[in-house]
Amino acid sequence: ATGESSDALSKPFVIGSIATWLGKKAEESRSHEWTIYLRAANPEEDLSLIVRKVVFVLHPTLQPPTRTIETAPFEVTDQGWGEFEVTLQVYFHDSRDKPIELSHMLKLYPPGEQVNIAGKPVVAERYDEFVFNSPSEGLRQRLLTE
Ligand code: SLL
Repeated sequence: ATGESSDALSKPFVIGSIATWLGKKAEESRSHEWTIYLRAANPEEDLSLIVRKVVFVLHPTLQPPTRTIETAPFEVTDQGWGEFEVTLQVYFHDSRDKPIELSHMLKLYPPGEQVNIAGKPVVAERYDEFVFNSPSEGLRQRLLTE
């Protein structure tokens, strides 16, 4: 009757970035193109069933420094020259679930190098999961439709 269930729900996700060197002809301040993303760990799942929006807070040298993404895929692509820490504020459909903050270090260079000699895309990602200890019936239903 309360609309609650005692079974916790978890949703594994991946937060990460992929960066590509744009080559010698690129402007110095825009030497790399990168994408920062939040997605379900299972590529067949749609994170937007539980995530309402993601606010990406970038380095203040990016214009605009804050990007709000309200539909999947929850990602931001831009160009720049430097690595920095990104904050992602994740908002859920269920208003009882407080927004959470994730952070991600944007990597442009292979580990231990100051330049990307190989020119291969540089990927930095980690797995984690959202856990809802008392998921609402609405959330439960949305996840059941998968
Ligand atoms: C630092 N890690 O601590 C550096 C900041 C900021 C990079 C790097 C912006 C692009 C542009 C950009 O790449 N910023 O300037 O057009 O100082």
